[in-house]
Amino acid sequence: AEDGYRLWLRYDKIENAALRSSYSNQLQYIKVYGQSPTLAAAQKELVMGLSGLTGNTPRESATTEQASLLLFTRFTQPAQLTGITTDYAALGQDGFCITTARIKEKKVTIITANTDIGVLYGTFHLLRLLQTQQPIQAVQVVSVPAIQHRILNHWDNLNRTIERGYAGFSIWNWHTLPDYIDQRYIDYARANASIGINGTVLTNVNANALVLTHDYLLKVKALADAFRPYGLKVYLTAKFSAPVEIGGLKTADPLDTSVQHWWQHKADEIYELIPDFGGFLVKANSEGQPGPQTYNRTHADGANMLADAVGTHGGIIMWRAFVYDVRVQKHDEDFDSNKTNKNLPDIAAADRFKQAYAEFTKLDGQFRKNVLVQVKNGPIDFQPREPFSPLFGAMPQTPLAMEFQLTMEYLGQGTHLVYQAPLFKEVLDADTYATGKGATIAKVIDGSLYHHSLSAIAGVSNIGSERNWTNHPFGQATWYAYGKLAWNPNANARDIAREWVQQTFTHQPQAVQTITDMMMASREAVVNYMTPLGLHHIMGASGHWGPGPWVNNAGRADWNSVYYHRADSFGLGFNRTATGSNALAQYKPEVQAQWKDSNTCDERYLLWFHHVSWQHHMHSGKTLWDELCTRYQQGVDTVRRMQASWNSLQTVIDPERFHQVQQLLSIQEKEARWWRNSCLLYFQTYSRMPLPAGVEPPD
Ligand code: GCW
Repeated sequence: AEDGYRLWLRYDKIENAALRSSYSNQLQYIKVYGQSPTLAAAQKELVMGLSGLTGNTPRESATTEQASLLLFTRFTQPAQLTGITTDYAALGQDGFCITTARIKEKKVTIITANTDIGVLYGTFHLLRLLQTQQPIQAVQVVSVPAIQHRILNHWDNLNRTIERGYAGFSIWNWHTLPDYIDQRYIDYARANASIGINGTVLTNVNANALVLTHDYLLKVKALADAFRPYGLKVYLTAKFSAPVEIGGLKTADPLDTSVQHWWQHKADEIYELIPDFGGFLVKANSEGQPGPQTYNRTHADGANMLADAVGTHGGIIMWRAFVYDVRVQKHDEDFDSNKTNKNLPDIAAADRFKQAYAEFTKLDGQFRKNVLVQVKNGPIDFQPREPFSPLFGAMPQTPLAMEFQLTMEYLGQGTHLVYQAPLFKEVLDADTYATGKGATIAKVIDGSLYHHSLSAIAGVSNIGSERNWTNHPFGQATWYAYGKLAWNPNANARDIAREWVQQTFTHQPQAVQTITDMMMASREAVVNYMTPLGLHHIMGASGHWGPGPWVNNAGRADWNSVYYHRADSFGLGFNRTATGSNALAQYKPEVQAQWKDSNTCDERYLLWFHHVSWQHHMHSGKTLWDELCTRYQQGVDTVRRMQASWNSLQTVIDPERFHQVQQLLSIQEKEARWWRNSCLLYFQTYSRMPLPAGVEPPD
């Protein structure tokens, strides 16, 4: 049955017999120079992949003379092959080179790199060329990742549940670890290696300190051992209060020497078990989590203490900038009063948008060399569309890591088809103007803009215990695209979609085109049916699922929808210009210029930055109200087109996955209507204007 377990590593037999035999002839005799678990993994993958794709099991070749596919590193390059020169210096740690050459008139294919893991990445690349049926007779590929640490963040709660997980339970079975190594762990590592992901944070940023106890560290070690051949390093979250929670100390003050010693010993204990342990990810002083501010210390004090503990072992700290805390915000010097709505409580005036920037930019230059500040792509929280976080480009002395959310908390929660690569690209390509034109976010996070050698990117994982890993078969595409973009932020979202479809579903050109088009349209569709024109954070308060523009009692002002959309009889949107919260001032003047005037503002961000009248004249010539209605309708219409497209593929797609996606699309259509109807009926109580022609009346 096609249960999706194999992801994009299906290796099904290629239909075209001529192509099959040409691949098989070229790659029939494999020789791997050197011995290591990683090289063994590469060889095993080749045997599995080539056998499946060509129907011919490749042989292991005893001699260089006989070999046709050669795998070696700079250090194991055989003497007979000195004629083959590779620019190893350009390949770095993880890069690889695939090339064809002649040895004594015989054509050979070579995968080489500085490291074994580079060879493994090259192996997966070659297999991808076969899976996408590319010509390889004269293959020439040099590929080097732009970002050093390409990481998944698992929000695993240590009890099989996942915070914001929509694909079953956690794949970490803490109960059967350390002695039981599920094949799924290996397949997880293979899948990640195949797209260049090289790190995984096993635990939730909100998890307790249990994972740092010795018994759990043994389980972590077992996973680290299983992942190591695939170049996947293990990281953990560090609960800031761990010294109190599990260490018996009275304080977790980062400047207290007993606390510092506790962390140093803990780090030593971890590295004793896991010599290549990656380091810690920390959520501090955010949403009730403890942190250095609890002791009147700064984020830098906290991060540096942990950085010192792991630093002697080569570890890093990823300190999250996702902070908003009523108490801090109230006392922040950046606090000012919002002029558009005097009736909201204090906190509402402060604008959560501004807090991370206000707290972190002033600490620039104070962090240890092995600390990254990890920033969510937008200033609020993984909404369908956000302007980029103003922190990017604003901390020149600190390496910043990007945090994307692959799990679809605000994008339909595992039942909607939303391919996120266009969202990732929109952010990576955005120009911060931090050093003038061309200072893109990609350049901030790959370290090139400010010459940082340390660089990282994180994706909050969307996988779980579902047989197909992500529940929605198309969730796999977002995982895949994340890895590809972490490796090369300049890659193209459509190209990535196409190659994923070919590996995952079909090679039939028309079908590939149809599915790729569906994927490429899907992100704009969800923006339209949930939060068009710059609306944000108007979902239901409970579970963040479904529409809830009316929410006004979620526990605190900045969790309320009404705080964000600010609908009134005049109009809609959050004034973040100088006459409002002035969050806009956190961006460079060139960026401000794009957004500061409600008449010229990029309409994708209009209601993020402006409170405009229902009659506001949009670029289309329509009023704001009519445009809003039209967008909600367009969102629904796009989903219906996706349904029609999918239905046209019934004969091409295997019945299991065809039916699965068909059902999911019908959920998506129903929920798109639900969003449209709820939001329009709600906002209409303020606009008091009729629905324009072409917009279906709520059913
Ligand atoms: O998006 C919000 C989520 C929380 C999450 C938090 C964070 C892990 O609703 O579930 O907690 O962000 O990123 O810390």
